[in-house]
Amino acid sequence: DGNDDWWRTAVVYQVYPRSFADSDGDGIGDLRGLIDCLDHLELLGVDVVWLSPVYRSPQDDAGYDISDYQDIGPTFGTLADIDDLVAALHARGMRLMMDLVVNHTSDEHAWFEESRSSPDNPKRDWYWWLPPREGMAGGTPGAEPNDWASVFSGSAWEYDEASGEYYLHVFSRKQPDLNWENPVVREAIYSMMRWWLDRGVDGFRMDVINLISKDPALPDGIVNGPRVHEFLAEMHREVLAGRDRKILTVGEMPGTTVEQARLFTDPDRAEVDMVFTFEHVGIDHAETKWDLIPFRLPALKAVLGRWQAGLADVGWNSLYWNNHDQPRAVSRFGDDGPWRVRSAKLLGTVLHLHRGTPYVYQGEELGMTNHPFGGIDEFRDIESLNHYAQAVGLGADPEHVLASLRSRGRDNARTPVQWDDSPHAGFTTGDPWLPVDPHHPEVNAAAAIADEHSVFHHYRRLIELRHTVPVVAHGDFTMLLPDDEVVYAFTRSLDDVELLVLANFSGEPVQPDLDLADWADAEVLLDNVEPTNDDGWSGRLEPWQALVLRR
Ligand code: TEU
Repeated sequence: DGNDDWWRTAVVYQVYPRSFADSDGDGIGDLRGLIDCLDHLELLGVDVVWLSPVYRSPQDDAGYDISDYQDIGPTFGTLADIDDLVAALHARGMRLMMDLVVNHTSDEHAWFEESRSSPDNPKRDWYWWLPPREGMAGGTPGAEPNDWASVFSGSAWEYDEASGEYYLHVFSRKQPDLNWENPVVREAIYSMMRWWLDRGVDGFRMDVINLISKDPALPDGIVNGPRVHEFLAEMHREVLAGRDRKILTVGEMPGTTVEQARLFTDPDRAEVDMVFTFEHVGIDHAETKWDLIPFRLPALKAVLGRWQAGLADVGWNSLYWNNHDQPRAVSRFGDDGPWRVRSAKLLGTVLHLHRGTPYVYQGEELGMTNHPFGGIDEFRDIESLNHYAQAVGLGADPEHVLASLRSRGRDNARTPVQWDDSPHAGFTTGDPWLPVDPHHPEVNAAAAIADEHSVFHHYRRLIELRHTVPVVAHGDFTMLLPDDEVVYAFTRSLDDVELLVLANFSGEPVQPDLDLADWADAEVLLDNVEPTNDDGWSGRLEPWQALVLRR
């Protein structure tokens, strides 16, 4: 339809299918389970579902290692199920965004099996194959073509005995990087994308899409390579443009700066609609995600404020606290103890009142928390398991490493969604692939929907505000109190409407250091603390209180 700007007031909900809802009792979430839970998403009010990978995959990296882009993994269902999901979402006025993982395939993809079969196979240069370093015997330590490390520990190069060459894998050794320099590779990917659009899919979340361009000389630094803008513009021309409907795209871009994001998301450049930055989820660790440093509010405000200012006149922000790679926000930035509900609502208010497209990760709307993992045997994620093996192998104290995994490990986001207080929280009738969180008797969808003061209904109100109050989606953003250690404050303005958002990131009451005389008669548009009288806001913020004033 002609309304191509529907997405600027949209909210996206990320489903990590393995952990969302299991319909056949195998302990793993699946497509039929998702279809059975669409009422939950419709009640919440979200517009788009981003579905993490359900393609055929050996599941080495939980589905981000794809062996067939045009078939569904049997544990998730079939192509008929995807068609049913598309139809069911469209019938509800919602849309489906698929996860596009094309920086790499699985090593079990037919393309790679052909490519590795021999050095003169026509698909050899569909991947990055290189000989051992000059004068070194292949397979011996230090003979790798360069000293790049894999994100999942160890070298980014895997030796192939048969051909005496190495192949590049920025992630696991079962995730060989595709060679985007090869136009035949690009066309194969564009053809697959068109095939999904022809099936009715409405968008793509593009996995590490800013790593696809690698300078053939392979100098250090693969983020935002020399041809990344050229490739995204080509993809837009070849696949996304000229459709009968708007195709929504978000590029996941580790290491991208707001200056780069202005180029990636400038509508006139027709590359992607928005990007996922990693800057704000990097403020509480040192050089690696495992080196924990305390979260400080001024650092968060500096990053989010810079991205709001940087994309104010051109481009567009995505807004997220959570996804399947990040620990649960209420445990990380809020208080998952006595103030769990109120701080979860506060985080929702702060994020959803920024300018950009908010993403709700499954369970975030329930105030789900990190999981109390015990020993290394309780973890499933390759990133955590490989890091533990490497760190302990190098002499690190296992308890110290486990403390990092418990705080930052991706498994925290991957425990099953908690639907009710029955065994396994209604996620499965079988044994869940990852334990259900022990808080589920009180933290679950059934309880949340029945309680008008729940995190769920607060998120439902936030989404409703974005759909009905123009200043929320379109208003100018101004950060206030940048150096304040506990109060997050900003305004939004559009025409003659102004909002003031105030949030107390602490367990103590606080008087915001602001002259609020002009807001004395303002309407309280949204609050996460029940008013004790009808005199309007007192001017003091209670512990973890977040409120939105309108004038
Ligand atoms: O993540 C990209 C990425 O860089 C993350 O691995 C991130 O750096 C790390 O998880 C921080 O904890 C995407 C997917 O979201 C992730 O699930 C995949 O593992 C990865 O790409 C490879 O496909």
